[in-house]
Amino acid sequence: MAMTRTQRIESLRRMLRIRRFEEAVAKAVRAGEIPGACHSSAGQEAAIVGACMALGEDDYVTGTHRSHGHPIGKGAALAPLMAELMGKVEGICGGRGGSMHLADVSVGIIGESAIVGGGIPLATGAALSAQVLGNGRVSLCFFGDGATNQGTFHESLNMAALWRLPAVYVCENNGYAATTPLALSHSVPAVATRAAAYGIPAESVDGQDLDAVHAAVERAVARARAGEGPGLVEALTYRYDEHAVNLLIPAQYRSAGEIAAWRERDPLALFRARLLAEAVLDAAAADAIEAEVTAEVKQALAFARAGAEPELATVFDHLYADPVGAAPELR
Ligand SMILES: Cc1ncc(C[n+]2csc(CCOP(=O)(O)OP(=O)(O)O)c2C)c(N)n1
Ligand SMILES: [Mg+2]
Repeated sequence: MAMTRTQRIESLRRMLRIRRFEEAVAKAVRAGEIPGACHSSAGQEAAIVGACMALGEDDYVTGTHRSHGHPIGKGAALAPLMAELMGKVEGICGGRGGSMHLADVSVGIIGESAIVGGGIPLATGAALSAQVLGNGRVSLCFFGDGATNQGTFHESLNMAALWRLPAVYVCENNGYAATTPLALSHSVPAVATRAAAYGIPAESVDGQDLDAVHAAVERAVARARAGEGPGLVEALTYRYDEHAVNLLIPAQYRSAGEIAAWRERDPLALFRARLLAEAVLDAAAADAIEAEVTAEVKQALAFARAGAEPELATVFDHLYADPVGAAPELR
């Protein structure tokens, strides 16, 4: 089912929210306001939002170290997300998850993970729980091209296919695992072909084309929800920033020409132009959405900056085990 007019306008808004949020995060990292590493999803917005728009509010999502786009794509509020990155109490996980280990269960984001391939078994487990509980939910897993060389990818796909789990595997194939190009690390040129080994239907699509990603993921979601088992979608995309913001890798592993060619096909510009051409909205309305999103990100920054640092005494809260009991010297 094609997206409605309202959903397509919402898609543009969510892509803009990711882009503006990531731009603000990059500045805040460089200014020392956000500790640790942040991996930007700028450039990959259509792959993320196209996939998320094929899901219902209750469906589960797991992600990666490149972790801000997924909750935003699923409709998360920006202010508690920004506060999380700044390690503040008001953050979506009380500042304990940070950029790479956050969750926002209010929109079905059950866990991002800095362990490459770590989110894949989590999503598979969530799909198993949906099947056992019979709650009709689908579990969608975002992962990078690099993650498909992890054992977790192969083990999860095998199990999901064997048990016909309602899982949808979405590979954001940006061509690189940090500085390593796919051609130097993968035995086959396309991630999607690997799904055939497990009897899983797979499609490889233009990840800069939101409609193309949405259509492919929607097909996989429909099959999963109908009890027909998992699907895989490979979205061919590109990251604009360094592997991590401010990482300053000296190796010239991507040519200026390659980066420029991908920027020519910017997913936001492509989708905006399509919506204008199809008279879904006019330029003034698109500009108004941009202005609203810019204001929303500004508010998110203000909210996060005004937040509180967690109290030291709470450092062992929210743990499954009691480390203080185990190590009295920590008292
Ligand atoms: C198990 C594991 N091995 C290595 C790393 C170091 N590492 C972090 S990101 C990354 C590359 C991941 O590439 P990909 O899956 O394509 O995701 P992308 O960064 O391109 O979004 C690596 C090797 C890690 N975090 N976890
Ligand atoms: Mg990659």
